[in-house]
Amino acid sequence: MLNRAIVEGSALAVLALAVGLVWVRERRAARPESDGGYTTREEIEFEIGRVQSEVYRWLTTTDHRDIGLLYIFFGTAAGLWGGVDAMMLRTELLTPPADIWTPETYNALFTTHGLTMLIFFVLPVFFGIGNYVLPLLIGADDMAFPRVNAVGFWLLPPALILVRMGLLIQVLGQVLNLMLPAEAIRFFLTMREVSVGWTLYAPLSVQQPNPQIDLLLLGLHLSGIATTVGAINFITTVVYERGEGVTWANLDIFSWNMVVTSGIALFAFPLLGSALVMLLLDRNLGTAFFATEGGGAILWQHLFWFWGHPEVYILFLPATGLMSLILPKFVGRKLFGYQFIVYSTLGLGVLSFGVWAHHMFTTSADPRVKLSFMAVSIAIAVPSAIKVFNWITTMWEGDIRLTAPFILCAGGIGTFIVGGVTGVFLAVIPIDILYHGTYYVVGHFHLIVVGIIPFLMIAASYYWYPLITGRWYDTRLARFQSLLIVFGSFVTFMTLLVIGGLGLPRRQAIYPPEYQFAQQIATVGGYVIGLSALLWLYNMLVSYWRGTPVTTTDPWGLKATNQFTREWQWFERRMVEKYDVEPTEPETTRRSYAPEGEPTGLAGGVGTVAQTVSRNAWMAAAGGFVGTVLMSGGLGTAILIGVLDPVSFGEIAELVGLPASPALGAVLFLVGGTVTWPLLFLAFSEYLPGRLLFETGLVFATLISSGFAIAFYTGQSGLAFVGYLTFVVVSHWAYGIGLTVTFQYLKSDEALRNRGGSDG
Ligand code: HEM
Ligand SMILES: [Cu+2]
Repeated sequence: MLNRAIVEGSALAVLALAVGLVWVRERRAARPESDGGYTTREEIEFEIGRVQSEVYRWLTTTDHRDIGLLYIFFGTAAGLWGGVDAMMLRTELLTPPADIWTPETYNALFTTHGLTMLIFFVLPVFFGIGNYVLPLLIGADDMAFPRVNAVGFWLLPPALILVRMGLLIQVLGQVLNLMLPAEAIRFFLTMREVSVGWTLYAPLSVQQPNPQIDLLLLGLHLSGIATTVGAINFITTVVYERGEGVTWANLDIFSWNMVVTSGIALFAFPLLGSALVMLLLDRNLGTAFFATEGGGAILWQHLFWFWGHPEVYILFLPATGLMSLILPKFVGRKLFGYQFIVYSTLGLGVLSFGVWAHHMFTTSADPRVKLSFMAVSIAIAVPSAIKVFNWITTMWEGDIRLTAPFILCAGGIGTFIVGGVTGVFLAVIPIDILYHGTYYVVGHFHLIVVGIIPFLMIAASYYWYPLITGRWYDTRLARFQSLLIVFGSFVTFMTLLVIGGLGLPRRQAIYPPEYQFAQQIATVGGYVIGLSALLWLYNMLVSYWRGTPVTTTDPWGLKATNQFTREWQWFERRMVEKYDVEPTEPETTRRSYAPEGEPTGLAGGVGTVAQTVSRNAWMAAAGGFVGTVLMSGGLGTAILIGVLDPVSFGEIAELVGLPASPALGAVLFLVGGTVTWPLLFLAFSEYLPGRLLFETGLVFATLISSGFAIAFYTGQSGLAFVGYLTFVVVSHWAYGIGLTVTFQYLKSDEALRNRGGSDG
């Protein structure tokens, strides 16, 4: 059994050291100075003086861009800390018994992981992005209250330290223990990380003696104040500081999201504060808010989730704002349905306060009350779906540029679809009663909190990297990193959905051996996510010193599609003033909504028959593979919830004269999906209805889905039949989209190489 405090402390120290070393090394290398001379005393004094003034500047700044960066640095550091917790959790789950950490340590890990990620990672990073770009986007000079802004930020570090004091004190205690007797440092040895779960459910959180719980409650309270203060600042800024010509009707979509998010925070966080104070009083002064003879444990759950569900939208809405802002830039089309996206955001803001009891379906609340919460919870899927459809429509016929931000946007839409759909199932009481407390829930919400949220943060970091640093990040590494994190997330959290569907309970260090293989897959996927996070960090650090300097005022070529938005106009002004560069003019401009395209052969041009055949063959294989992978997600879920019978795969095998084994059938199905159908699609794509690949792909997928529906029908009726058909069609659409996006990419790649161009 390993010592958690020492392992985690060392992991964090190594991480911090590595970041420091990379920074110092790159910084040195970036300076063209090496005349072999000695460093003089004056030089050293100058250096020290510079460090001093830099430290002073960062501690006292009230500039929105500086504070934005502080928030982002802080959030990233907290995210890495919570990430280390996650890696430790997944490591424990490599084997069925609790042989790496004790079950107690495991409980502490998932508690601190959840709290750190939800409170100290996501919110600060989004507030940071908001601080940096929101004033630029709305043409304001700064936030409405610059000093309050600084105070809001500086409340966070002490809050984090209070919340995670357990680990710090434990590490300190173990170090002191080497020198002092245990008696003298009892305090250090009794404090440990909180292990009651991030929901802090009473009565456990009232009864556990660990004094760290009290510090944690104080820390959370402090972070709540910080959030409320920040939220007020965002709202005031957007209401009163908008520049000339910025109206509510043309306010950019990210600022809209930040306003709604702040509005939610303004109502939710004071409530959390009250609940935390009540819990503190129960623990320390003998009040009985959450005792059975008082409000009861259910009261805590009501209060907690009345904050907790809006909180998930506080985390999620800024990510959708970034999606709506960034996606159009990389498909060369204006955001489709701006108004609908604004309304859906407002709708989510309001509805998010009306669904909290869907977290309490397994408590003894009145069934009629639960039923109304079920209805609202299903209804809340509508505004979320509106966003998804508008994003997909924005991509439709778009001129896709396969850059890292685009990959992350597309991946985010994918994870959100699966995460959202599985959420709708959880909103249905009988299904929730089955899956509540299983890994299914973990899979559901991680597809959203890991899927769309960090994806879009990373996308934003790439998208605005030239604006913030004046340099390019390593685009190849970034593309690889993006693919890696999308891939890792799907592997990890789809696996959790499956093992949850099979009934494995979550929050347990020990599990039955038959789940070991699946748990190992999930753990490897988790490590892939961790690795890609490190690659991102490396790219950010190194490119700051060594990235290619930006020489144009329009690094993303946004003028060509009329998407040169305000923050880039600000960037252009700065480039012109500071570096005297000429404003960039695009060679060609085109309307954001491209006119109808001519149908052309897939790779354009003509070649020898052999060339065409081989090119088509490998294109088909690549497209088919991507499509089939996407599709298996939908079919897997269908099997999981019982609307698709896996036995029917056996019949496919029988059909071609093989034994009726579902596994054989599945293999045949995969081969067909990868080889046959894409080739057919390539052959017929010019004759299928639809102007461009996306549309033709969907038509094709819909056509073949009818064949699938007939071949795999196993007597479902009623609701199961509707579910079966829906899943078949939706999975085929996923297939069609995977197919056509891959084709489009290969096509543009080829076109690019023919022109001898390279990608920016
Ligand atoms: C918008 C982004 C979303 C986030 C960040 C999110 C996050 C979460 C989290 C953290 C939990 C776990 C609660 C626990 O610890 O037990 C959860 C559970 C749940 N989510 Fe979501 N969720 C999101 C979207 C949705 C949607 C769209 C729905 C349904 C329409 C939904 C329905 C549920 C339900 C019913 C549960 C309770 C499951 C249970 O307690 O067994 N969620 N979600
Ligand atoms: Cu909820």
